[in-house]
Amino acid sequence: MRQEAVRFYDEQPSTATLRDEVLQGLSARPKHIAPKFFYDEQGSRLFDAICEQPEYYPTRTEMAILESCADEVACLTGPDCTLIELGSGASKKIRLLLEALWPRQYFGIDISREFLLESVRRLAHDYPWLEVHAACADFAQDVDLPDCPGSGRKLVFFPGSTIGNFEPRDALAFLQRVRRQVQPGGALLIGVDLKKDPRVLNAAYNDDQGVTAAFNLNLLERLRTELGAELDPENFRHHAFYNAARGRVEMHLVSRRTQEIRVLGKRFRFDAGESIHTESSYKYSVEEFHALAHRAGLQPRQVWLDSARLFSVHYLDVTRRQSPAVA
Ligand code: AVJ
Repeated sequence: MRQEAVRFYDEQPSTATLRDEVLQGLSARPKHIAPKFFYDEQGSRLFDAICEQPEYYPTRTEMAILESCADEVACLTGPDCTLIELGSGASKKIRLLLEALWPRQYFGIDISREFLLESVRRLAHDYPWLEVHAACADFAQDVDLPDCPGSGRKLVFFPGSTIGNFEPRDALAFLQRVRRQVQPGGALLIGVDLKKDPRVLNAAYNDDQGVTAAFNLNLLERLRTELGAELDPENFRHHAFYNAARGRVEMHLVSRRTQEIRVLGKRFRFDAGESIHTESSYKYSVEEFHALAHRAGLQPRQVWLDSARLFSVHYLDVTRRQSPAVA
């Protein structure tokens, strides 16, 4: 294995970040914890298992779309690019792009350290011609994409509809930041889950095998092991539903009874039925996402959908800002 070929940058969020955000979120009304904290090692594994569930359509649908559009993406991007993947996780989709694009460099960025290292090492092994870099970081924060000296244009790949985890205004800020960092000539290839029949959405986040429930409840295990929280996960249940008014799937951990949990010396009281909001997953129509892209200064170049219109993959160009119109 050419392990030494992977250049690794470590900006993993510290336990202090988890501690501060959890204490703050549990003190707030309604109580909440950010979805990025799902992804410890076990959480990343459970997420991979979610992707295999028959009800969870996004992963396989996006994969199929990428299979059919990879060559077109390569044509739009041109040779010798730097391919930057945000939330690379198990890095399966990226293989399709690597084989179509033959980029000069690959940069994987993920919040789950061991998971990221394992997958980029595998990439470095399987694609010996590729220069592989990895950074463990929370890309939702204002982390700069590490500099890629002497590289061609940048293509940022942000798959999985992870953009859906951002509140719309944070999604806008995020796209603006990508636009600044990618620079004119580059582009963003982004997977976005579409609005659809709520029954399909509800099934996708309530799979029969209970994997999504285990993924949600694993957050409580993390609080126990990493923060020494005193709580019984049995006293909470998984709840996920499509909130049509807000255009998002919400996941919650609902308290089964009146109870008190303890985290880092602080007590938090729950009424029966009160929840910790653990995830929002926003869904966008093509038109809504185009509007968001435009507001961020990105130019929609191409969009691909599956035939059932479940999922979308957008190619957004970063162009020079148009000079303001003269009145
Ligand atoms: C990785 C954020 C896109 O919202 O569908 C899957 C995470 N949560 N099942 C999503 C998730 C519950 C997923 N994203």
